[in-house]
Amino acid sequence: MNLLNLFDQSLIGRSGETGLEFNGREYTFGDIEARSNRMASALAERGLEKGDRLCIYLSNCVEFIDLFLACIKLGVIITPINILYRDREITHIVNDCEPKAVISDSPLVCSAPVWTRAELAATASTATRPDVVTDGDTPAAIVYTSGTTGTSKGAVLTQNNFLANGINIVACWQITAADRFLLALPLFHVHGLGNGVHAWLISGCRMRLLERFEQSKAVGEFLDFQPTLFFGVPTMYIRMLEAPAEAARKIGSSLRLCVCGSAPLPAQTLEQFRELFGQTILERYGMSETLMNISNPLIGERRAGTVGFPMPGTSVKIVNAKGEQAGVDEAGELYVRGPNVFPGYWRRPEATQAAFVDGWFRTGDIGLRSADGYYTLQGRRSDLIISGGFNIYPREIEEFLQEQPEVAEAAVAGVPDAVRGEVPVAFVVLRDKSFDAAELGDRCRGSFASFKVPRSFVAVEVLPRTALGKVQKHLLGSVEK
Ligand code: MLC
Repeated sequence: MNLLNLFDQSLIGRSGETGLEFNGREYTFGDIEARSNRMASALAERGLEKGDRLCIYLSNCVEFIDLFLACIKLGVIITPINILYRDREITHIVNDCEPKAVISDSPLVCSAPVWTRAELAATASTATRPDVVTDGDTPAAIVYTSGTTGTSKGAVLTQNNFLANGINIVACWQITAADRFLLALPLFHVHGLGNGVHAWLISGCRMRLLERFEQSKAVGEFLDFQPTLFFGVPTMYIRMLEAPAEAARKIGSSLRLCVCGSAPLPAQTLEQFRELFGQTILERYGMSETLMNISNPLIGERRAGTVGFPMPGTSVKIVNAKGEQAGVDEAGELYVRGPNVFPGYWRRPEATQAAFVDGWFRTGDIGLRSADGYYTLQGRRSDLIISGGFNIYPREIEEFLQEQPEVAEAAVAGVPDAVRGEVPVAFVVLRDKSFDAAELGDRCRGSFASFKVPRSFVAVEVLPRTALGKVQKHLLGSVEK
């Protein structure tokens, strides 16, 4: 069975039922099927074929879903680009995956043709489903994840990766057609696309999709839609804690499951959310290269501070500093293996080889396993920063800062932030005394997504380094100005 066969349980099997709400409009699963067929025909008429890449640079909208399904139907590899990315970041992705086109509402300077949503809708001539054969090994998506080297790499995800992940989620969290699912996560990341959209299409539930999570509107959306199900990142749950008590009680009474991932959920947030909403958030762990790896159980103890047990079919082992399998409560790097794990990075055999050891994928995350089988994440092998659930690789910002005339050396580190988890701060060694932090910030803003822009720039005499010259990031906060 391929992905579409599974989605057909909803697209065809529940064609008369309302499947989607967006911006006050309702769509049946039959509408979604017809729209995505028209989108597939528009893409095919423009020459897209199985194996071609199509970049999507859009915020959440119905056409994003049409495009995703159209690509699945054509065997075209969907390559989402974070809508917050700027020219420098977009150029890298487009040059690397060489798409037939980029779908964007705003003009872009890049090496591929740019098509707007409206342009595509106008050219669609037929609502017949295309006749293309795909199977579980057909690449479905390329998702860009920045590596420790600073260059973003495309993780290729197959239909089987999404299938295994989606079936697991629906089974483990008992998602059914009776659920009402509120999705505010961006569709350009795997949390929203791989978990959210797949859970929706496989279960056939009703989903209200939001363009984005906006704190000022979130409580109103919950009260109006009365979801049973919500997936979010910790920042969203922290923002929800500001809901008035009466509204929170009401929201909590319709909810049956709140899932959290993409960044560590503070145990205190879990407690405060439980007090206010009467719901125990279920924390789980996934990443772009593997989709979901580990989850707390639906039934049984959702243990604060842990991510629970490996997903069905997924094996996890912890490798200690000696390279041996760690014992109970002993920290080490998490390695994973299973049908959810990607086959490799797009056109990067060396990076792919480096990412796997004897068939196990090295996650780069450090954790341990308790005697009763719960996994706890403790940190990362790399100096990745996670802000609001978005990943930031310091190296990418450091390289840019070092290109700036006034900067001799730069190091970027994450500092704790109550709402976003972490925010980036830049430590710079200057070439001369003159330094305009605001102006440097503006230059960063012109090149990077807003969440990557350092919140402050600290001028330092030297960067603390090891004898081998590696910057000791943990010492940065204590460097003398
Ligand atoms: C933010 N902005 C967006 C946006 N999110 N624009 C379009 N779509 C989105 N999804 C813009 C805002 O318009 C604003 O622009 C700027 O970004 C800052 O917004 P903000 O409202 O101040 O942000 P904040 O309130 O901090 O909310 C942040 C957030 C967001 C939590 C809503 O960070 C978010 O959606 N995070 C989810 C990240 C995610 O999905 N990660 C999954 C990775 S996959 P302006 O112009 O007004 O400044 C993964 C694997 C796994 O990790 O399995 O988990």
